[in-house]
Amino acid sequence: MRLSRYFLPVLKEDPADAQIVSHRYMLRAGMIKQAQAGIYSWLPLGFKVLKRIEEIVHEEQVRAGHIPMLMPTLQSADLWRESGRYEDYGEEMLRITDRHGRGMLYGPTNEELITDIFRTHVSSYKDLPLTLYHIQWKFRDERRPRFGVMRGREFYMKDGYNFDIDKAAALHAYNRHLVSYLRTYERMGLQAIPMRADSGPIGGDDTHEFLVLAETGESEVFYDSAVTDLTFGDREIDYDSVAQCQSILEEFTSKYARTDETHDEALFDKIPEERRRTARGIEVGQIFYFGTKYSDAMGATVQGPDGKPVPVHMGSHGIGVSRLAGAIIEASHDDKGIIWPEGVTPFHCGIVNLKQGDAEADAACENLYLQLTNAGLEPLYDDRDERAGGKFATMDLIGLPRRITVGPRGLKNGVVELTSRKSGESEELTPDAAIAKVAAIYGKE
Ligand code: 5CA
Repeated sequence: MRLSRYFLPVLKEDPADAQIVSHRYMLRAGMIKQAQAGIYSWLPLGFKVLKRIEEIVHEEQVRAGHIPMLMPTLQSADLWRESGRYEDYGEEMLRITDRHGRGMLYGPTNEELITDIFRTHVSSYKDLPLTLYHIQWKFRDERRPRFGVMRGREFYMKDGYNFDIDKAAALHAYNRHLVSYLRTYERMGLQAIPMRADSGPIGGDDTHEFLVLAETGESEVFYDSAVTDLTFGDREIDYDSVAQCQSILEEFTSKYARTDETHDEALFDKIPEERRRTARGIEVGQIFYFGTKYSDAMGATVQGPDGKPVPVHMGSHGIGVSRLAGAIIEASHDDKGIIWPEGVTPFHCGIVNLKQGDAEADAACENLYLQLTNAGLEPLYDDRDERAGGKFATMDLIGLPRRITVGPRGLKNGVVELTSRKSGESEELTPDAAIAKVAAIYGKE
């Protein structure tokens, strides 16, 4: 993309109403624009990041054997009356009436709708296990929408639902989700710690929230510092292996880590004092096992091996896709702007032309742009007729992991400059070597 032809409405000044750094940088980098309280338009740069996050979520869900689909945002009130949640959900639910006077709602989650699909089409235990998921906009009329996309009213969420013959099978699905989430967050450059939590209006006893530690997080958390030493890495996982998923769950959840909702002082005090931590965290996902709560209420049964109908055991599993854009920035920034992890960066690298209009510099930039594109990468080329300082400030603000700087002086010696956004370190390389280096970072050699 050439910046002169892109739409990147960066702001010079800090927006007055943004209290936390991710909100401030998302507005300043022209990623989002508020449409109403808690409702945002995703401008081109923000939209790219949202899609990168979504792509990773899809890849890891499919890898775990879960099946993508798409359900609508608007749901029928009658369906929610069946589960009893239409009344229970309270003021967070946006209720709408259509021209025929029929009750509808903008879905805050999809347990009812998916259970309805399941009971219509699945009737035998032979069709289990089954996990369906979608990534779709949700609406919760939060009392205090704030911090930009972190606590929105409209937000983008991955929600998955498992259907299993009994509790043991459903707990394997729970563990499988936990494992796939660990991988998902690490690919986004995040450490998200599973913590025992409270199930709220979704229901059930087994639930973990995934928290990214950050001072600006809305949840108070208590943990054994040893949990922060755990990393998932690039282990090979057989998602059908009950033992393997169970052992990873145990590895990641046996140390004390809880949100304030389930915090237990007596247990916490048993951790050696130097490892006790109280901090704040951003909840980027939550998994639930709630047994037959919805299948009982909505008559979702399958014929078991003995021919008798049995209610299916279910769980639901969510990832806050739009919230993640903010959470990643909270975890990765400096005073100049965002520092995107490679996995979610909107463009793979920037190209800054220090002397636009200089025949040699222009030609070198065009060549870099073409070759990077041919290597399967997406560069953002700042080809505007602007002073260098302004170009650097924009690149630092939007946070691409690498920047290639091209100027007449370097070109005289046959070199360009490759700079890491994170370390700030630069090296002089031939244009070909710079291309090879950036390509190698993204596995595009
Ligand atoms: N049905 C279950 C699992 S699919 C469910 O709705 N879970 S949830 O309520 O925990 O939401 C899943 C994730 O969505 C949360 O972990 C959080 O990351 C994100 N989320 C929830 N509310 C908001 C909000 N108001 N703004 C942005 N993200 C949100």
